[in-house]
Formats: sequence, C-alpha cells, structure tokens
Amino acid sequence: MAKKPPRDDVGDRDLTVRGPEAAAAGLPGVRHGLAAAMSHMGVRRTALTLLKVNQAEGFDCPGCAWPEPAPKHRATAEFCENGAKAVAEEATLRRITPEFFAAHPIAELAGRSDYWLGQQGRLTTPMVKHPGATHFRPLGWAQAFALAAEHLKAIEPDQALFYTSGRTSNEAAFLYQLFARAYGTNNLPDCSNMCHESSGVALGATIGMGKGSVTLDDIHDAKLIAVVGQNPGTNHPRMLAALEKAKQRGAKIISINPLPEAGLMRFKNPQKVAGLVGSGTPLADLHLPIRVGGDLALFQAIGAKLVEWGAVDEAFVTAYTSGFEGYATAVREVDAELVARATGLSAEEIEAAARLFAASEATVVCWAMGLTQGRDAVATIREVVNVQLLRGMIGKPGAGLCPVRGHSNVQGDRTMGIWHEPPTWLGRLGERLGVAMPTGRGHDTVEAIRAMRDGHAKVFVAVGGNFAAASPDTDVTEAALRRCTLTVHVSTKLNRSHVVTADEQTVLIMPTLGRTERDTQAGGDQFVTVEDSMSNVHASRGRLDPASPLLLSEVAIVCGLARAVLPESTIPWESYARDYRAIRALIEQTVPGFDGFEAKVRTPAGFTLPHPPRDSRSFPTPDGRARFTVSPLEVLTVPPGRLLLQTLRSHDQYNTTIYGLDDRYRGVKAGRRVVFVNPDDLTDLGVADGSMVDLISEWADGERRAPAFRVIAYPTVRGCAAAYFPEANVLVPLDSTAAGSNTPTSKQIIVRLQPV
Ligand SMILES: Nc1nc2c(c(=O)[nH]1)N[C@H]1C(S)=C(S)[C@@H](COP(=O)(O)OP(=O)(O)OC[C@H]3O[C@@H](n4cnc5c(=O)[nH]c(N)nc54)[C@H](O)[C@@H]3O)O[C@H]1N2
Ligand SMILES: Nc1nc2c(c(=O)[nH]1)N[C@H]1C(S)=C(S)[C@@H](COP(=O)(O)OP(=O)(O)OC[C@H]3O[C@@H](n4cnc5c(=O)[nH]c(N)nc54)[C@H](O)[C@@H]3O)O[C@H]1N2
Ligand SMILES: [Mo]
Repeated sequence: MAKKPPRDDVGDRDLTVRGPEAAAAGLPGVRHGLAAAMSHMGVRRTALTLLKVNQAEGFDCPGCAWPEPAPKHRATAEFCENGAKAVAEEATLRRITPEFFAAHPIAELAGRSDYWLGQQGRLTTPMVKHPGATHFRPLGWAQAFALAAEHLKAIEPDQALFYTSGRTSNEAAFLYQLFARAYGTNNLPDCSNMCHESSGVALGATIGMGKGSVTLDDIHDAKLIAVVGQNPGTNHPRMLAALEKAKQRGAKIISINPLPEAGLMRFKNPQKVAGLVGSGTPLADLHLPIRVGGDLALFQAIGAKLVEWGAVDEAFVTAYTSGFEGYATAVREVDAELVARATGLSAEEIEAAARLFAASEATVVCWAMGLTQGRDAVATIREVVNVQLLRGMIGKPGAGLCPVRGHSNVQGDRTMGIWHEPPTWLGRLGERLGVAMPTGRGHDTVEAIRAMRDGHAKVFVAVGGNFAAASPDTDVTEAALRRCTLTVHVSTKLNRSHVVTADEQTVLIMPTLGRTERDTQAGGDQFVTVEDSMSNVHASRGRLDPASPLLLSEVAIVCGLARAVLPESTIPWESYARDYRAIRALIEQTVPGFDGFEAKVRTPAGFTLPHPPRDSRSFPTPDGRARFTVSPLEVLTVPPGRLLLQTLRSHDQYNTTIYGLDDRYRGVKAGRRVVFVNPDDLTDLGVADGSMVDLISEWADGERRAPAFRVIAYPTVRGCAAAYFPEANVLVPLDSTAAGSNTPTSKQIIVRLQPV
C-alpha cells in the first residue's frame, strides 16, 4: 500500500548525526530506493514502473543525465537508488485536487517546506489565483490559455521571461523556444545558467564545442579518471558502475574534493551479488582534499609539472592547438606558495596527481558543480582543458573532457535552442516558417531576476523547475517574482514557486504529464526524445496512466499557449501537438546533426550527435585549433573568523525536490538545516559541535542570514564549510556570479557562524 502524505511539517525536531560512511550503494541503496518507491506507489506499481526505467522500450530515468550502456549490455534494472526515488516522486499515487487548494489558503502553503509541498502528490487540475484571492481555484484549459494570452498581449515581448528546467523533452523544448521567439523575445533563461553554463562557455571558447568529448566506452577504457567537484555516489550513482568497470580494467582514479564523498571512496555495485553483500571496490587511488575554489591553481600546477617534465604530446600540440608557448611560459611562473594557499594541498600531493597524469595514455576528467559554481569557474575549466590538451587527450579512445550534466535533458534543451542567445540556426528556422526572429541577446537567470526586481519584466512563464527555490538570493528572487503581473507554472508537482505570490498578481498552475506517463494525442500514442550527457539522443516512452485525465503534455500546453497568444500565427501549432513526428521533422530541418532523426530515434540505442573534436580532432574555433588559454591565479581570501561555504545536495533530494530528510552517506538523519565544519575550525572559532548557529554572509549591500543551523564536526578541508541547497541560497547575492558565465557562486560563500 502507498503511504499517505505527511500532514505536518516536522522540521529538524528529530535530527541525529552519526558521521560519514565509507562506501556507497550495496544492499542499503536498493532497500532505500525500493522503500521510497513503495511508499509512493505500492508494490505492484513499483515493480511495473521500475522495470521500464532506461530500457529501450521504456522511459528515460528523470534522475540524471548519465548515459545508459548499449541496449545489449543493459541490466534488467538499469537504475539506481536515487533514480528509483526520482521515479517514485513522479509516479506517486498521491494527488493534489481542487479540494486540497480549497482547504489550504496560499498564505498557509507559503509557510510550508519544499519537502511538505512536494510530498502532497501530483497536480491534477489547472488552477488560478486571481488578484485579491486567498486561494487557488480550478479553471479550464481554454480559460487558462486565454488568461495567459491576455497578459502576454498587453506587454512588449521583452517584458516576458520563459524559463525552462532540464527535464523538458527535446520536442517540448524546441516548440517552447519557437513560441517564445515567434512571440518576439530571446528571454529564455534556464536551469543551465545555474548549472553547467561555465562548462559550456569554457569548452566553447577552447575546443569550439560546449559539450563533453567522451562516450561511455571512453570511461570504461580510460587509464586515468579524475573526478573533480562531483559527488556521483548521490548525484550520478550509475556512473559508479562505469568507474568500477574502468577500475577493473586497470584504470586509476583521482578524486578531487573538499569532502571524502562515500561513493568515491568505496562502491558496492547493487547490480552484482558481490556488490550487494561484499565490502565493495575501493575506487579512488588518490584523494586530494582540496580547498574550495582551489582547482584553478591545482590544474595550473599540474600543467606546470607536465611542461617541466616534458610530458607533453608534442605531435598533438603542434597539429591541433594554438597558444602553447604563451601557456607554457605562464605556467613555468606559477608561484608554488600561491598554489599551496589556494589548494591547501602539499607539494607531494600535487606531484602525485601530476605523475598520474604524466603516466596515463588515456585520461578522462569528469566534473560537475564543484567546478562550475565558483567565481573563477570558467577559467578553472579552461585550466582542465589546458592539461588535457598538453597530453593530447581529446579525440582519442579512453580520453576526453566530461562535464557530467545534471537534469536528464538539460543538454538536449540547449541543443534545441533553450538559450538566452539566438542559436546559429535561428535565422534558418525563421525563414522556413516565414516568421521574423528576435536577434538581440535575451536574459539569463540572474538577469531575469534583475528585470523582474526592477519592474522591467512583467510575466514569468516556467516549463518545469522551481525558480524561487533554485535561484540565488532567495528573498530578492521571491520579491522579484511577486512584482510580475502574471506567473505561469507548467509543473508536475507543487513547489515553492507556485506559492510565492502577491495580492494583486495572477498565478496559473498548469499540470502536466511526466516521463513515466502515456502521452496520447489525436495522432495516437507519442514518444519524446532526450539527449544525455554524452550527446546520445534516444526515445522515451511513458507507460503509466496519467495522474489525472486533465493533464496535458508539455507539447500540448506550449501549443495551447502559442495559439492563444499568437492567433494570427501561420505556424501549424495544432499539427505539432497532434503528432510529434511533425516537430521532429522541423528539428531535422533546422538543427545540425539531426539528419534522419525520426528513423534514428526509433532504433533501440538511438544515435549520437556529431562532436567534431571527439570524432575527428577538428575544432570548430575561429582558427580551427583547440586553444590553450592563460588565466591569472587569484587566491580566494577569507577574512579571519570566516569560512568558505559551499552549498550542495543531500542524498535525499533532487535539487529543490526533497525526497526525505536523511543524508545517509554523510551520516545525517531526519534534518536538513546543518552546516559541516572541520573540527579544528570549530575549536578555533569557539563553536561547539552540535550547537546551533545562524549562517551570515557579508556583502557590500548588507548581510544575508540563514537562521538556525546545527553544527556538525565533519572531515571537510580546513577553512571550508558545507550546507544544503536550497536552504542556504538566501546567502548568495544575486550579483555574486562566475566571470564569463554569470552562474551564481553557490559553491563559494564567505560566512561567519553566529551562535544562537
Ligand atoms: N539524486 C540526485 N541526483 C542529481 C541531483 C540531485 O539533486 N539529486 N541533481 C542533478 C543536477 S541538476 C546536477 S547539476 C548534478 C549535480 O551533481 P554534483 O555536482 O555532484 O552535486 P553537488 O551536491 O552540488 O556536489 C558538488 C560536489 O563538489 C564538491 N565541491 C564543492 N566545492 C568544490 C571545489 O571548489 N572544488 C572541488 N574540487 N570540489 C568542490 C562538493 O564537496 C561535492 O562533492 O546532479 C544531478 N543529479
Ligand atoms: N545554492 C545552490 N543553488 C543551486 C544549485 C546549487 O548547487 N547550490 N544548483 C543549481 C542547479 S545545478 C540547478 S540544475 C538548478 C535547478 O533548478 P530547477 O531545475 O528550476 O529546479 P528543480 O528542483 O530541478 O525543479 C523541480 C520542479 O520541477 C517540476 N517538474 C519535475 N518534473 C517535471 C516534468 O517532467 N515537467 C515539468 N513541466 N515539470 C516538472 C516539479 O514541479 C518540481 O517541483 O538549481 C541551481 N541552484
Ligand atoms: Mo544542475
């Protein structure tokens, strides 16, 4: 039997702390994943649903963007504990009906936690809050579209914002950007702005392609894998199986992380009997406990060693790159003392890492948010590229650059044109459809918040995501959203963004189908497509009955909006919604790499998009060469009595969706308002383990405070601290962003702990 949703918000009443675990997954992983699934779905639905995850005829796991092995190598259960939880959240049997909204005034919902809101179940009915109303009320789809159209027609196109989260399918994303642009704006901020934007910018400028250059086989065949600023045990658990395979074939693994994350230390593969009960495979051969923000210095220092030792692939450097001389001169001058301060690592540790790079003939560097969300994120990733270029590690089996994406289709959404800049193919699309396309740059996430805050943007539309909770500077972001005349949320689940409202504002909730559900249109049952972190595009077919007969697909909602907002439009919106093949045909005609799209996605494995650096060492940069770059090394200085705080994910959350209140691998149970601090720092600060503190960040425009966090003595690097996102987002000012990508610096916040 599925369990009922929680009635009360419990907060951290029962919080306990046990200390970090040594290994990830194994039997507890399976048990926890199944327990979550069964509490939402009951036994039968759990079995039926989980067996379809990531299978050729099933749906793409909504969890993460890690690729699936080729169909013949797929396990019967090609998912992980956290994939099971992601599926359970969506396939839950709990429902939010109009009666729920009648019983709970918006003011009450606004006081609930993200956890409580999410646990209430799936949205079932389009809802509206009219100006002056205290409650959401149901309305019909036609009325909902008409209301949105009334607002959108009353403003200039650039006064509207069209946000996307990375779960949206290729088909829905392509139509959504077409709608926004046919309406007249490039204001298409997306979750990528807060996520891998820094990777896209750094890779675009150096190798000419903003995407990773490896395939899953490259991971399996690598001789050295560096996992930098990433916690795969929680966020990409299936990656651990790939690391294990590489390891068994002789690869070495380096973990570069301020925290000793369980999954990187030891892994028990839940898909193997030995992994269920044994002690697991030790994964990392070398763990570098780096100071937060120290990676730029580390990769410069590694590059310096490689140059010094002559461990350079000269043939590659000569044939395919530019800028080597300038780079080599710059790294020869890297100041060892600055490197030590920036990284907190000893010369021996750095040399050990450099030796592994020098000795490896096939190296992959993987990274995620630990590199992308800092002040120097773009420059840091360029330093990773420098090291890989030195060793000729692009376009070679077992080697490459691997930004590990977050949301299951965040990479595909960008390929489909979800971007605040006009994609190269936009002109062609406009010509084909006979529609003038906007040419100027639109707003990214941070700029979108500023535009709402300053009254320049009036309507906010979101296809997926939880903008209020995911964005930085929570109070500023919420106030900004409240200044809109209309906010529209196309969502599967209730979240904070729906209940951040102002009295005179109109708010629309448009409930939509999820990945797991059958999508039937006038033209029959539809499937959608997604692109994983390694540029593989494949089909995803939901099988479950929709959570409510009133749900529309994202595609249908976008078409409904477009027809209401652009009644004169000559774009055949209705035929797109009737049969998604029409959308794929338009994508094929527009987006490079999609020739033969329809036929190719109908094969079980789908297809891999072209990637010139990976495929043929051709670099689509202005001079056709991969570029070495030089960046200054500036140590992040932290005033005395302060710590450098990073915000990260617990094991029981998917971004702002909180599955549960435990962080098993870090030994935290039943609570989230915790801050992890090195015990020696606690001694120096005179703060006791287990005591309560406010976290305060200090900025030119004033302090920001996150109240009431429990201190946990934890083996993080000296001078650094960690707390969970989104509780700590309030501490990150809107204007604190990475140079070059404008990504909020969610991993680098200087804080003081104030005992309460
Ligand atoms: N279950 C689950 N899966 C997810 C998600 C989820 O929330 N839950 N989110 C999805 C999304 S959208 C994304 S983007 C990915 C995120 O995947 P991750 O990037 O793994 O997520 P974070 O929890 O932010 O972890 C950041 C890691 O970087 C380390 N780190 C922090 N600062 C630094 C630094 O300066 N240098 C180095 N070297 N390391 C640092 C932290 O200690 C932590 O281990 O996961 C995706 N998958
Ligand atoms: N401080 C701090 N802030 C961060 C981060 C951090 O590490 N630290 N990480 C950043 C990162 S990497 C990211 S990606 C962003 C995430 O930002 P978002 O993508 O905006 O947030 P999510 O929590 O992933 O969105 C969850 C909501 O999506 C909706 N949803 C789920 N599935 C579907 C679907 O199939 N269709 C539709 N239409 N809606 C659906 C549900 O209503 C759910 O409530 O947050 C960023 N913010
Ligand atoms: Mo992300």
